[in-house]
Amino acid sequence: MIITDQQLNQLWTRDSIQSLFDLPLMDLLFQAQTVHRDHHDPNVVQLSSLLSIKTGACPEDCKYCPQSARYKTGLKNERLMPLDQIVAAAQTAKANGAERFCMGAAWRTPKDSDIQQVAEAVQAVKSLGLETCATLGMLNSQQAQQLQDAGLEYYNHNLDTSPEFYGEIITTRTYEDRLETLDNVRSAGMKVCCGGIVGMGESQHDRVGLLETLANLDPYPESVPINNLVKVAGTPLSEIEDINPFDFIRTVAVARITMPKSYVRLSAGREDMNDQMQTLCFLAGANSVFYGDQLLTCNNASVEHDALLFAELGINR
Ligand code: SAM
Ligand code: DTB
Ligand code: SF4
Repeated sequence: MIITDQQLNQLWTRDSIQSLFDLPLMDLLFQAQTVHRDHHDPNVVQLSSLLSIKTGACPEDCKYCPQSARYKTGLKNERLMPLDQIVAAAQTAKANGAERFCMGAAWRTPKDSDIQQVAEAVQAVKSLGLETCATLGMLNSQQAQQLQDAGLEYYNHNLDTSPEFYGEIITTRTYEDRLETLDNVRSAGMKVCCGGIVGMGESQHDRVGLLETLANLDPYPESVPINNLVKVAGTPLSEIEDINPFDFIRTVAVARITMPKSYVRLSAGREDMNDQMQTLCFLAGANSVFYGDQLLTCNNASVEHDALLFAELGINR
């Protein structure tokens, strides 16, 4: 197998990405696994735990999200969580084996007083020996700098889909807004966690468009979460047709090939995937998962089930 320079550090075009999607599945998986082995230990999966530190009542209209104030999902809204509760959740995550702890808030953009409180939480979580990540909505450059100064290592801010499809999913902000926050995060010196959601009714062309944008960020994100839509009753996408599982696996494989050094995270939606499906995603180059019984507001694959699956596969022995 020859991995061309184009595949290692180049400008990815839509055509070159589309041609990866068009490969026979075995060729695509082999290429993805080859790239994976060149850059990572194939039997190691990074574990990242999530905590919703501020839940629901979000002013944005993201059609997939149970936390938008516009949809009746029966979710209980919660104010910013007190520091001691955040620390307790982080301690549990650490005791379960998590390496990274990501704090998520249902904000369009945080207030400066919110940043102060999150900064304290970052310091406390970091002192437990966990890597810190936060996802708080749009940040200006000053807010990004304050978080970086507090020791925040990663910021999650997803592009979610292609630029063309974005307006079908969210109307309260633009793709440009997202790119601007990503730029502020980078300029402040933090690492970027940025990926998307598949299964929202997008075409393969949109998945190509998402990966093209991600792979051409300079540098490309250190972490790339690939979420399978969790269909929550009450959200506009609750009845959308399931994505073909092989299309999901292909998306993971192409993310791996186009962003060789990244942690590609098999993210939301694992609860509904069987073990064989998850295994194919690991073969396709996924080497990180959200770990813990809960995502932000939805259930995740359980810690207990993950322990059994990883033992079966010889992962993280
Ligand atoms: N409010 C902030 C924002 O949107 O950037 C941070 C929290 S938001 C819940 C983080 C990410 O969760 C979204 O960008 C989206 O990719 C993902 N997400 C939300 N609801 C989801 C769902 N139902 N299924 C899969 N992923 C989802
Ligand atoms: C990401 O890409 N997925 C996570 C995290 N980043 C913040 C969130 C998934 C949310 C799934 C729906 C929920 O639990 O509310
Ligand atoms: Fe708000 Fe984030 Fe949910 Fe969009 S994805 S509604 S911004 S919490």
